[in-house]
Amino acid sequence: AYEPKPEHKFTFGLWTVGNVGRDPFGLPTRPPLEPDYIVYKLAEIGAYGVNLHDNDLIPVEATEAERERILKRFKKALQDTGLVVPMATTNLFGDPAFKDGAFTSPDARVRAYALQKTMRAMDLGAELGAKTYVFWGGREGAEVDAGGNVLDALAHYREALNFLAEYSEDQGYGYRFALEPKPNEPRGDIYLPVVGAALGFIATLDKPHLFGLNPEVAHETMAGLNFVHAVAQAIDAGKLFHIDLNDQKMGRFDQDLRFGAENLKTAFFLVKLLEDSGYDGPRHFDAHALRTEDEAGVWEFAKGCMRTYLILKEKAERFGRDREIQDLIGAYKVQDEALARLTAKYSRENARALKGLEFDREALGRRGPGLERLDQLTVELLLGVR
Ligand code: 3MF
Ligand code: MG
Ligand code: MG
Ligand code: MG
Repeated sequence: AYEPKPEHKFTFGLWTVGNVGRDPFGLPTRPPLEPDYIVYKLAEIGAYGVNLHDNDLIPVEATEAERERILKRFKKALQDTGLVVPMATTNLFGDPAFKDGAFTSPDARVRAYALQKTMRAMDLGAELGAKTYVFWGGREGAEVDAGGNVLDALAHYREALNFLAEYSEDQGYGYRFALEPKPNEPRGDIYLPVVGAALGFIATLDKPHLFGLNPEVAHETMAGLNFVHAVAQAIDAGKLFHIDLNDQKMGRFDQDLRFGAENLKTAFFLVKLLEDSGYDGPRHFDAHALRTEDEAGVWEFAKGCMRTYLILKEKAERFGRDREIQDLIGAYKVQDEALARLTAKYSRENARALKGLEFDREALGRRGPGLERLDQLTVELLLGVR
């Protein structure tokens, strides 16, 4: 039971299980792992795919011959294992050239270089079969606003995304683009900091249907927001193109903890939402093993992410079958067909009828909806005593 299989569509980034444990105050604690070795290991533990930034695979200074050699080995590992590359992205944050932004840099040369680098990374992703292309604007932001850059930055951002969408269509790549919002880190403030902000921005693009979201548990949680609500809004807008699963203590530095390691209830309602809504994209883990761990700890971390997801999926099914819980939910959602007919759609007649109705306000205010009982049963179900 709870054994991950490719059909579950679990994916990891090369940069996640490959994380060497460097942090702003300390050196790496683990040696790097080769990309093809990661592919074989991920296949062994039941993953479906692997995702990458251009430079996770091809070093930025690689020659054409080196690129070919690395790609050949990587493709062989994919072929041997059946692992797929559903998502690709660009590293537009590591190089000091991007220290003040990539697409939103005030320097036209940096913006042009960022476009060039992204087109090449899109070529790479397409060659590996990726259909989703992620934009995490790690350096698209500011520490100080003295440059007066925000409106310019948003205009540059739009220009770049429009350009790259055209490039994708022109090449026949068929990418869907997923914006990944984050409130801060590494920048003091990152533009389009949360899911809602990205959704609003997408509506201003030339081809909004090509753009959606890649929300991340840790990112909304850092901002003190409810991640399940953010994902629900993305689903409601038809914009959940991809998802980054991990965990995070609220209000802290970016932690990328093992999925479900911190906020189990949130993880439960998230899994339930993804499963109930019919989301069929990858369940991608953008997290890494604790800096304390050696390689054995890395694979424990990876297995733990998937196992917790599958356990919570089973809990969600159990929640759906639990008579008492379902009865409580049924009672919580008061139905009234006659009223629903009046409120479902505006008409003059409906408005007139509605304005003439009398409501027992006091009774409405007195009613206890039963949420304490419902939530306690949820907790007991999660704790394994139901
Ligand atoms: C940082 C992130 C990123 C993005 C990645 C694209 C390095 O907090 O979450 O990971 O996920 O760049 O998916
Ligand atoms: Mg992150
Ligand atoms: Mg991170
Ligand atoms: Mg992420």
